[in-house]
This record gives sequence, C-alpha cells and structure tokens, in this order.
Amino acid sequence: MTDKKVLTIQDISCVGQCSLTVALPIISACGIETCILPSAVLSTHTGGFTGYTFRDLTDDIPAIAAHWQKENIKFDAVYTGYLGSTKQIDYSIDIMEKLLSDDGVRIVDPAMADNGKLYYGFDDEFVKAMARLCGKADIILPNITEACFMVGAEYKQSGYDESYITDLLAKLGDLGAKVVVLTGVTYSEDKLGIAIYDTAAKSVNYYFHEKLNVSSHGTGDVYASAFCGAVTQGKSIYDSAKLAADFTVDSIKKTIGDDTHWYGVKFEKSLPMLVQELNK
Ligand code: PXL
Repeated sequence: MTDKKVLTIQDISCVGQCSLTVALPIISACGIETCILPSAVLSTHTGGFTGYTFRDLTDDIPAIAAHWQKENIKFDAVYTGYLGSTKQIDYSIDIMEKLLSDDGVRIVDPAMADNGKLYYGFDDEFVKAMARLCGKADIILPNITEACFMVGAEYKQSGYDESYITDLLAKLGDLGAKVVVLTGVTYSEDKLGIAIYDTAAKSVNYYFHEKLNVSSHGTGDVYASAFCGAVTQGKSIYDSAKLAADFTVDSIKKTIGDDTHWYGVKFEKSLPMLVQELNK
C-alpha cells in the first residue's frame, strides 16, 4: 500500500450517490488520503429530481487553493468530476499546475453528458472548455456521449464497428490527453466494456464484461472514483480500468430489483470486493 494523497474537485450532491459522496468513500477505501474541493452544494443531483437547491462555490475556489499553496500542500493526483461552469474548469487547470507534486497525475472525468444528451445546464461553450481540460490531462475517462460532444462526432448508441471507436479514440487523443479510457463500448448484444488508448504507444486495449440491461445513475462517478483509487494505489491503467468496471457492475447488480433506489447504485455493498481485489 502506498501513502498517497488525491485531491478531487466536484460537487456535493447531498442525496443521490454521485460526485463527492461517491468519490470520497471509494478512493478512501482504496487506502488513499482523499482531499476534496466541493465546487457546489446541491440538495440532490440534477438527473431525475426536480426542485433541487444549488449553492455555487466557484468564488471560494481561488482562496482555498491559495491557502493550500501557502501551506505547501501538494497532491499525488488531481481528479476532476462534475464541474458547474467554465470558470471552475479554469480554476481546476490552475490547481493542477500549482498543487500537483512533480510526478502528480491529472485525471479528468468530463462528467457532463450521457445517452446522447448533455446534462441539464451545460452548453457548447462548456463542452469546449471541458475539451481543453481533457487536453491537459494524463488520463481522461469519457463515456461515448461525452467523447462525441468533445470531438464533434455523431453519437451512436450501438450498431457501430471498431473503426467508429478507434476514430473517436484518435480524436480524443488529439485533444492532448496521454491516455483515454473510453467507457460504454459495445460490439455485441451481451458484452459492454472499456477501450483504453495509449496515445504514445498508439495501442488500443479492451476489457469487456457482461451487459446489464439497466440504465443506472452515477455509475460514471463510481467508475472514475474506483479507477482513480486503483491507479493511485499503483495498479496499471489496464488493471485499474478492469477493476473499476468489475466494481461498477457489482454495484449495479446489488441495486437491481430495488425500484425505490432509481437515483444511484449501492456501491457501498461492493466496497469489500473492491478492497479485496485491490489487495490481491
Ligand atoms: O453523476 C454526475 C453528476 C454529478 N453531479 C451532479 C449531477 C450529475 C449528473 O446528473 O447532476 C450535480
């Protein structure tokens, strides 16, 4: 076990099992000290609830970062998730420049879209800014919808062939990120998976798992958090991508059948499995 410290920048959705309420427990369970920078506080996430409260914390970010800089605090990784504005993206870029240790890792989950659509409140200007943040990252974790928005490609839910994915990966690599971990890739009825593109080696590797025919909220955050925990713990990118996928599938399985739990997945029930696999 390493002794590493991650900073994750995303919102607190108080109820809804996404963003920081997912990242903090999952990365901590991986044995990593998890520092947080909440970008906003919402009563719930925006995906299915109505009437949620929203407290924007953008203007607090520079003073928080300045204090850390004064204290000489450095992070081994900075992982960004859902960000609420282009200004927050600019601040995140600045934080990566100033507060990462020398060999620190920039991990960006461009959490802004799914199933062919942008989440509520996002527009083209935000997409462009997110593409810029991805260009500065070591590792990005888009789903296919986010990838298509960022590179201006047509969104296809299924029925595509390998060239569609390799083209997306190449264009994502052109944004500037070193490694692309593309989620939600499927070439068959019963398998879903991850495509991992190393831009330096120009290599593409896949990990496929069973396809569960359910649509679950917050799984992108569960996936990215487990990936961040595993990679910071020293696992290879491929092993981290695989472990995060197995953990996410397990979390979804633990939720299936409970219709009252439509807003997120019961990842807590799968944490023992994550820790066990991580320590193998
Ligand atoms: O899971 C991504 C996410 C994070 N934070 C907020 C959201 C969403 C997705 O809808 O609304 C506030």
